[in-house]
Amino acid sequence: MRIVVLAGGIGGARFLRGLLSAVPDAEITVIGNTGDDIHLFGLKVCPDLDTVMYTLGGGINEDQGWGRTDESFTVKEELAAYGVGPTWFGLGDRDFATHIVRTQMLGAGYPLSAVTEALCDRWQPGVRLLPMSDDRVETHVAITDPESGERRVVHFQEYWVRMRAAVDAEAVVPVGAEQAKPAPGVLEAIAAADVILFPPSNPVVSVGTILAVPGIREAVAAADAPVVGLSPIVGGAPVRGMADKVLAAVGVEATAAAVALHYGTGLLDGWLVDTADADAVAEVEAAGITCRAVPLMMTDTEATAAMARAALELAEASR
Ligand code: GDP
Ligand code: FO1
Ligand code: CA
Repeated sequence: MRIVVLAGGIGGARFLRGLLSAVPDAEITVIGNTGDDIHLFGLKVCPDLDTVMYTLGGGINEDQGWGRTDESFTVKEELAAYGVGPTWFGLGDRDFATHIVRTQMLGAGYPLSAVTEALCDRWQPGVRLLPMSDDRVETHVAITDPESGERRVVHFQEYWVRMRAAVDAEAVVPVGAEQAKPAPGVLEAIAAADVILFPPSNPVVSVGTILAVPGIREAVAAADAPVVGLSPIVGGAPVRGMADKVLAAVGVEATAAAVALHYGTGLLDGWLVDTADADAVAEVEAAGITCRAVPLMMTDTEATAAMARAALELAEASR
């Protein structure tokens, strides 16, 4: 079975671990979000691609959900000693090696898709990991600066990590998306898929950014494959992180039903909500999206595998 998954970072990666456990023989293509990418110290950092690669490759810092296990921060400390910032983004020594190899290969003319394939040769994630695009797309957030009262735009990572999304996001802009093209293999994978899944990733800055690359939303909408999503919102709040802040920026309530309607019937055939949000089923079904309430907490691989199986069953029922 050919499955395509549009994934961000932590939530997407954890879901993929359960999906691989549920259907170990499936051919899984992950279309990874690159809108979180940031250039630091002359290096290109791809947080969501690395989180998927490290999580499925066994190198992830499990508690954090990002970065490497057994990490040290000597290079980071030395950079700070030179007064070279930023200091708010925790790049570890092992992680630096990934960014050095990636930047070196990009500098030699390899596209991000080829670089990602080369990095995955080491990590063997068990899925084909494609960036959504080889072109540069970086999410920025418009805010009103709490100190100056000035309206300004900050890189998503500064908003998310340094500011902890403490101020409202007035707009979320995937800069460069309009000019970006889907990476090689992306549209073909979507067209050939038996099932397309939206994992419980951030609907705005993860799945939303992938869908903002011209051609990808259209390809998903036109695909023969049923499209099934899993809600990242449980009991009226994100399970972790601040997705509610970016949902508000696009005028979407942080509810399981609102996210389904945000994706819309043009994209979704099926939607899974947590049992805590069983009251959302009727509203989502009324919109023409088949909906079921199942446990959606990814507490361990087995629980996540059960979610993945429920999503695949719903896909079959929606076919
Ligand atoms: P990020 O790029 O690292 O933020 O990760 P993603 O965008 O892939 O996923 C982040 C989303 O995962 C958050 O909005 C969380 O609400 C959601 N999430 C994390 N853990 C769980 C879980 O156990 N169950 C569900 N349903 N959603 C989760
Ligand atoms: N997230 C944080 O909250 N704090 C960090 O210091 C941090 C460093 C970091 C380094 C490399 C990397 O690949 C990811 C990193 N993240 C960090 C996660 C990153 O901000 C993700 O983009 C978020 O999880 C949201 O997508
Ligand atoms: Ca992300």
